[in-house]
Amino acid sequence: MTSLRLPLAVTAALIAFSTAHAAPHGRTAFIADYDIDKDGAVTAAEFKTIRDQRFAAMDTNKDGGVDEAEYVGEYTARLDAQLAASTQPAEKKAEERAAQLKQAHVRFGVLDKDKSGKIEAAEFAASGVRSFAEQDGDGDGKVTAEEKKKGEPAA
Ligand SMILES: [Ca+2]
Ligand SMILES: [Ca+2]
Ligand SMILES: [Ca+2]
Repeated sequence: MTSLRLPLAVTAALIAFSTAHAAPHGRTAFIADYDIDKDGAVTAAEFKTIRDQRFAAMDTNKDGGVDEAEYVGEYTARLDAQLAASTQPAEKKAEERAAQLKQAHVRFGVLDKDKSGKIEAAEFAASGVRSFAEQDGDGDGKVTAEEKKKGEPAA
């Protein structure tokens, strides 16, 4: 008897694979992360709400700043969850993990503008304002999927 199980499993795996690879990047991911009311547009207020929550979550010792261990620790948890869901071979994952963690340390150094050893709320907010402005190509205070980013050809 021919079983339908294998083809179904293969199909499911292929769907999972293509979904993982279609994982939104850039603006699509931005909207998925910050569009609280799911109306397809991220307002500056929505963006700030999520960012503030993230900052509070990262500041595990609640001293008002995010130090390198807190920053990289929060990132590592998210990265490990992503890698656990990934279908890449183990050695590829290890490579990717090392590279991404290195990047996280670099990002911390950039975010800690005054080199105080902590990302203070003001530093985090300033970086948020920059990211939002980058996404809000037409500068109307909302980020939508149709946004034309500066210098980006219309999709
Ligand atoms: Ca802290
Ligand atoms: Ca700082
Ligand atoms: Ca806009």
